[in-house]
Amino acid sequence: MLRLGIVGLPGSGKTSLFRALTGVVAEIGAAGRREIHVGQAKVPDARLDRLFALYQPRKETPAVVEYVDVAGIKAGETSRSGLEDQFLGDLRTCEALLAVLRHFEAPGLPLPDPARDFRTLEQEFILSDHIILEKRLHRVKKDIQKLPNRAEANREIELLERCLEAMEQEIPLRRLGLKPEEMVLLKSYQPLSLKPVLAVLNVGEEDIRREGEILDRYRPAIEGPGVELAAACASIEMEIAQLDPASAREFMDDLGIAESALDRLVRASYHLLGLISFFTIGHDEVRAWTIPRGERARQAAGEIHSDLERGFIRAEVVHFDDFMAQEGSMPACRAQGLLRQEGKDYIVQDGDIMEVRFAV
Ligand SMILES: Nc1nc2c(ncn2[C@@H]2O[C@H](COP(=O)(O)OP(=O)(O)OP(=O)(O)O)[C@@H](O)[C@H]2O)c(=O)[nH]1
Ligand SMILES: [Mg+2]
Repeated sequence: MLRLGIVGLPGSGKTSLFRALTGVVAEIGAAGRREIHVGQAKVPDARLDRLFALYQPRKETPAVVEYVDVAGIKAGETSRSGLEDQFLGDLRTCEALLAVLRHFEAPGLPLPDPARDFRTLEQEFILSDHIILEKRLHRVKKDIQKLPNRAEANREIELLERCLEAMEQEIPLRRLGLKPEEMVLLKSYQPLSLKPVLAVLNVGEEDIRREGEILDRYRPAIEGPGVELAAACASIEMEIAQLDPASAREFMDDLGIAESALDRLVRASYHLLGLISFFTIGHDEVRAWTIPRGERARQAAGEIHSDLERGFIRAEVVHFDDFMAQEGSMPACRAQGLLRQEGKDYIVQDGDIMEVRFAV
């Protein structure tokens, strides 16, 4: 399951957005309280809704995203409390970060400046990663005589030194263009500045209709490799999340909101992380699965169950669009040659409907 950590400066609207996304009621305006909220949201997918309607299965299982809401990060915090800090630890296990940037005026807080706040967050991530990687470098250097694979240790030392040097120039790790094998090595330390970021401008109610313009203004300063920018009004979205679908639609039309933040931010997260969905169908269960784009049939089968990966024989695949074009009839898909037999190396496509044949 995809886990996104919600980060931001104090009072930026993290908990409000968390409530909008998950429907979990957590206290807002609880400034500085060090509690952690965890909640899940279904990944909206119109294709899946059509499959549910068609099959009326006993169980409907959408993909799920988990959001983790932590206390605000203050500038200079990392140097004081170090990284053992519980809430940074909770962020480390997330695949990506959702950075909430305040774009509304609030009493007692400086005038909004999302680009400045984003830099502050990056600095804290870099500082905390620096401490971790520096410790690791010391350890490897100290133990190198005892390590069985000296060449590997030297490669790690070289990588760590390169990372530390970049971070000393305030460059986040995700901007280093690391090779896949280097990413694997670093991932075990879960550096925050390596994680992809969905930055969300939290705009005031009065700015909802100007979101496009505001986004364009901040894109150059914030977007880059592994960082995408979106906008939402957290306080309004929180209200939308509490309405039934029809009232929500009406309310959103009044305000000029085309799609709820829930839908937009989940889609943006999938895009940022290069994730796609495939489906399994049947009268027992219709279900969506999340995999990285480019994953092969055999690994994708492993998402369903390890037996399916181990004993993979072949996959029977039809794309959702083809399936619907045949009015949801599998025999028609078969007759038209749209239901294909694919081997273990087939690259699963977004919207594939798949049935795995296996033997263990
Ligand atoms: N005008 C406006 N106010 C907002 C918006 N989002 C949040 N607020 C207000 O900002 C204050 C802080 O909101 P929270 O959601 O608690 O912010 P937070 O980032 O979780 O705060 P900490 O957890 O204390 O760091 C509350 O008074 C909210 O009502 C928004 O989109 N517009
Ligand atoms: Mg909060």
